[in-house]
Amino acid sequence: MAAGDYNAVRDAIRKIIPQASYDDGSAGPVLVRLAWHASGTYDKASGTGGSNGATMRFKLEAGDEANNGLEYARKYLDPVKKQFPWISYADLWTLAGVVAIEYMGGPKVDWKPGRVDDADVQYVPPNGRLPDATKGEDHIRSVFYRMGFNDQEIVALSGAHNLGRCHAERSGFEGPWVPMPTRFSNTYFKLLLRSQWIKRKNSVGVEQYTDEDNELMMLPTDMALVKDPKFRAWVEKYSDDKDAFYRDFAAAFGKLLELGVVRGPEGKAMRQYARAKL
Ligand code: ZEM
Repeated sequence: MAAGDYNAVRDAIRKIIPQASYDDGSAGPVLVRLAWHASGTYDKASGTGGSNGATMRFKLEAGDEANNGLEYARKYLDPVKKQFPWISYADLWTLAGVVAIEYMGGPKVDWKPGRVDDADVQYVPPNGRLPDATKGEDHIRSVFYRMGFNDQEIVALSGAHNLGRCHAERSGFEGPWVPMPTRFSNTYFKLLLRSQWIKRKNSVGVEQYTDEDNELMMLPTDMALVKDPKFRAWVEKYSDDKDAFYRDFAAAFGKLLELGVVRGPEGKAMRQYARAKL
């Protein structure tokens, strides 16, 4: 297989998404979460963090409790990396998120290769940069503004909670947000607005919001999106207008994966050593 044949890599990723003995039969959601957590450490002010360098290869970052469970995603991608050793982990993890979204019926997301695995352990961003689900709108804004996102982009990105589920042993929360957690859609926004959400302690004693049947759930941070009027306006928009959600999600997710990826003349990512050193 020729180096640089990203379509062949996409095909190989699609093949590992169905996983009969894993969550809902699919690795898709956890692959999306890996792409997000690999990128969401970015800090605009210092230029540190982000997907370039694939610093989650190091225990120091993989062991951030926010990254619990992402070892499954990395493990599912191992055979793909073996088949295409020329692709960087940083490109593979971000591309897998894009392929998984499309595979699950979501929009096409623009993706550019060129990230490099040149970072050593000293480039691992500090733990704790990813959002904490027990918090509210101020916390959400401080984390996402740090990356350079605005309120509209925050709500669009949050629509990824149409996918997958929470695992008590990973985050303390449990259950899926929507009835079909392996299909991309705007159901999450509709449910946020339409259901009665009841604050309850789950099986491990953590407070979360559940529907009457205790089958679907919302995190405290999800509920902040309907409590805060500025966020809520976007929840209403995306609940009514699926096309707008798909378009805005694709733009914001594409932007997320590019955070901190500074490209040289040939499109290859360069590390800004002077700024990125922690
Ligand atoms: Zn999530 N997310 N997330 N998220 N997320 C979980 C699961 C998934 C937050 C959060 O604390 C959690 C974004 C934003 C935010 C996905 C994608 C994206 C879980 C459950 C938690 C606790 C983890 C577990 O137990 O396995 C918070 C606080 C967020 C912002 C305020 C953004 C942005 C995402 C992508 C664009 C996905 C796909 C999952 C499901 C993972 C899976 O394994 O099924």
